[in-house]
Amino acid sequence: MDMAVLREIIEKFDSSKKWVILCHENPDGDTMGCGLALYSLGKRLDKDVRVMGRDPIPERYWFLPYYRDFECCTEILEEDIRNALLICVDTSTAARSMPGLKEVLSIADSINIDHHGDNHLYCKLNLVDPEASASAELITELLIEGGWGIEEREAICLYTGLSTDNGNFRFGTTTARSHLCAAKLLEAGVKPAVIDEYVNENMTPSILKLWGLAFTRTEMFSNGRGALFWLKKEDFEEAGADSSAVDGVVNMLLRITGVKVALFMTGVNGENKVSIRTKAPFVARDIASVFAGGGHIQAAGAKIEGNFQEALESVKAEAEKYIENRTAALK
Ligand SMILES: [Mn+2]
Repeated sequence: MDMAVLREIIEKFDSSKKWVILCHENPDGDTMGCGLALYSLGKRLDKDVRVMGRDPIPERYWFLPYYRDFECCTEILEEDIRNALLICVDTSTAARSMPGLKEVLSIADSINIDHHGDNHLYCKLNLVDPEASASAELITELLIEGGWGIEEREAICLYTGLSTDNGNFRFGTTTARSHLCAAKLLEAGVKPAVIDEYVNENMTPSILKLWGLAFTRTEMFSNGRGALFWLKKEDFEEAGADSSAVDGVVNMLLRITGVKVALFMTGVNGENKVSIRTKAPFVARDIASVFAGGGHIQAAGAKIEGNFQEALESVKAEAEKYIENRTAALK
């Protein structure tokens, strides 16, 4: 953590009267938790504050304090950011944020708070710490360092971000720092079981069956070191669910003994998306980057143009190639 940048951010937070907080596309628990926690801080510091993103908040996060104030907008305009401090949370590139952001970045004062190692450092101030297991970890430290403390509603948001990005504290990214951060949030009033119930125990029978459908399509490759499954548009339609209903399902493939690389392809809204998860020393981001995607070392994703079946075949082929080359390099 760059303490000099952290202190500059604290000064900017204090001196700016107007904040515009931006969450990333297809929002997850971390970007929502960070966005709404900062929104709450802005409210209690009496700022003129807004929190925005291009996609709606998935239903499972509708328990988060202030979620109704989240503005789902197709574009960010010059008038939105005039005299404002722009704060991007958990977003590695301007392209993953709001459409129009690239155009307004040059005229706005901007802050980027993130933990993706492949962050493009597109803001004026960039607090990017890949050692942090969640951006929520950075926001927690920021609230403490700024002397603002953590109110219960902020702790609920931040714990949601922290626990979802850490897979309930069982991923390789989880550190002593993640647990120290969790301890601070529990001290501020968070009840982990309550949050877990909202986030993970809210399935409908049809969503459970959708997970099951993906499981039945499990296909192994690369001599058992790779595994994949997929869900098409029709599968989501039949289940009456959107892609947020299958967040985290890709991790189930890593539960198969011997699997190092897991792929999950979905076709929704005319877009093929692949989620990639790996076990060290295999790097998910290296496969995602072939398709102009990105993310974390062990969790990454990409969008792939064209026909679903062809996209699936090309991702699988790249993964096979990657596993072979990486295995050879390790010998
Ligand atoms: Mn994150």
